[in-house]
Amino acid sequence: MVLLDIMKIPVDDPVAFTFFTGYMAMLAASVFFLFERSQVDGKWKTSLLVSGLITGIAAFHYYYMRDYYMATHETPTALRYIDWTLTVPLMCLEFYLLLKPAGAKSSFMWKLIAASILMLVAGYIGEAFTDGSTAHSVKWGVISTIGYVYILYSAWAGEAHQMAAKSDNPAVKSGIRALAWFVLVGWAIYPIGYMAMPGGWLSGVFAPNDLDLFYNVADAINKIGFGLVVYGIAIADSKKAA
Ligand SMILES: *C/C=C(C)/C=C/C=C(C)/C=C/C1=C(C)CCCC1(C)C
Repeated sequence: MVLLDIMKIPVDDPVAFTFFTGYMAMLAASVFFLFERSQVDGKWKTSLLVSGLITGIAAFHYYYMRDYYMATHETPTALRYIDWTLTVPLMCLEFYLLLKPAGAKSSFMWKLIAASILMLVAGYIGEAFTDGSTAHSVKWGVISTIGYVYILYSAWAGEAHQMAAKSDNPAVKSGIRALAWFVLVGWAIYPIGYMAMPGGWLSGVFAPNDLDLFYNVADAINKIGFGLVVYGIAIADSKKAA
């Protein structure tokens, strides 16, 4: 494999295109969040740091996933799940930081993290240990969805929702509502990608490589978009305080 082969993006390969743009977008977003930390009030600085870490960790993984994909044209399952195992718990931390002034306890964060780990471990087993059968794909997809639904429930009706409802800070209320939408719409793209894998429910509709197309688009929406929402709230709240 010569270098040129892993840098040439064929016109009919949107997966390759999104690996390259995803990498650059994650990197740019990290620089943005980390520099903008100086523009917000002290209480928001940790949130912006965490946003920068999420996109930064993703940028590194995209750097490797991109080359892995270009060299093999296979899905970089392990790298993908290592990235998520670090970044999704950091998103749970983001929920906690937002709700801390409204009385969130660390047990709230650990429950979200536990649910996210269940979601990711089951998803990894579903993908990495696939025998190509629908039974395997569906079984682990369903187990994974239990973790997802827990987080979804917390954001829309459970603990996170209730704490935000009781809060008297409009920034917290709108922040949690925005994050809840990300979990409902943005995160729902991932199971669609998962179902494109061989044996998956949508494997007749999509090609196996489409899995990475869904994951790459979803990552950009959720990691950068989520961070931008937190940033918007931080800026609005900081201006009000000034
Ligand atoms: C930055 C990465 C994020 C926000 C990743 C989120 C991943 C998910 C919400 C994955 C969910 C899955 C299911 C609900 C079922 C099928 C397996 C997964 C892991 C793709």
